Amino acid sequence: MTITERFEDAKKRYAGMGVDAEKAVETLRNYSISMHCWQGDDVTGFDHEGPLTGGIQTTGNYPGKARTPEELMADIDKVLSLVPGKHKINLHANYAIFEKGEFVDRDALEPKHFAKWVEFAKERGLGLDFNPTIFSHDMVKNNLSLSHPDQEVRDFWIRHCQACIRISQYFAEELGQPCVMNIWIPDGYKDIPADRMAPRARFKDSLDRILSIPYDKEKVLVCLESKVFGIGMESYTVGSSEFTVNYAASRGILPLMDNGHYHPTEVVSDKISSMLLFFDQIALHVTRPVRWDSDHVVLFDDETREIAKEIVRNNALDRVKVGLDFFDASINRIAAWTIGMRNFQKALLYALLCPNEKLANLQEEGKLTEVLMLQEEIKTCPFGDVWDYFCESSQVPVRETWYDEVKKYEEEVLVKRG
Ligand code: RNT
Ligand code: ZN
Repeated sequence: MTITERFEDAKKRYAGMGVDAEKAVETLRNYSISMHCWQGDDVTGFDHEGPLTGGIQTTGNYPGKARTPEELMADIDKVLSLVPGKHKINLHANYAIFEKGEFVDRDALEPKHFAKWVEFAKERGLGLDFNPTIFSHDMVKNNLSLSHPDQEVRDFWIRHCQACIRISQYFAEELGQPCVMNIWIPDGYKDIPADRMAPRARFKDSLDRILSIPYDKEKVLVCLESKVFGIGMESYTVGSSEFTVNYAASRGILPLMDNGHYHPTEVVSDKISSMLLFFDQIALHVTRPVRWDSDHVVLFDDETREIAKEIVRNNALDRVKVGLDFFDASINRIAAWTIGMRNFQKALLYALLCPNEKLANLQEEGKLTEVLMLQEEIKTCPFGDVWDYFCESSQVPVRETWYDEVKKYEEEVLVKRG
């Protein structure tokens, strides 16, 4: 049987459950994920030589890491050729591209330092998202930035974030679609702090000052990401969940939840509905924490599917801005990216193929045995046939054949990098 014939068969099976598989595929085709640029070079960027700091870490030294903008762009192209659909690229400020010999510090960045990225995005019909880079820099002092007691330190990072808002608006205007700009700070303490309030009060004030510059709120969607701990900041983070959610709610910006940033038995899937009742839009970093905030490659696992279900069945595909956030340096980076992207799409497709209305009705009627039964039966529906059809009809490799492309690219390109 051809892939199309299998799809036709699968369609009937799903139709029997009241699910329109054709519609699911079309919905997925038009959905774009924000693909993080930093999987390609272990979060290094192009504006500094030093190590990755800020309590985050990449482990592994698999060959082939991108060293230049050209290499990173080529790698992104390779990934996009293996992933169905049109997406956005999520850039960090440390991926600024300077002229030969030029150096501009983070507080003085301008749109022109990202012109090459805009050109890259335009040529491919992609959108761009953005992030201030408040780590891997010597103005993060004693693990503190926007909450630092020293005004000079705070001012530097305030200027940086304001520059990033201007760059984000430039992205939005050039590309004709909103730019999601996410602020995350590493600030925190290794051991029990003597004063939890003062750093948070300063962070709040810094954020207010950042947002006081004029910008178009339709074009730049400013987000604030929370965190529960970082390496070396195990006891306290300034930008905790309560801080960021309350700040975002009171200032009309978006809260961003990264599913590696909660206590081990807490799940982001359970938080989405509550957030959607109080925010027009929210943002996610989809990642995979293994025992800690390890940022492993996203899998097609229970929690990823559950996150996707919450987005789909609450009709929130437009309201939840999804970006991926993982960085594995121990395996082929092109494969890591591709696996994560394809897996989140699979999770969405899985959610789109669930008889969501029927399940919700059963729950309302109190028929909970039937809910459990049906949720389990769905797991063996011919999901793979629909996924294969989606890939084939999107002109990307079907099933594991994409890996042949990665192997070829590794042999021809990646191993030749120093
Ligand atoms: C760190 C946050 C943050 C970063 C990226 C690189 O814990 O998750 O989102 O991973 O900005
Ligand atoms: Zn994150």
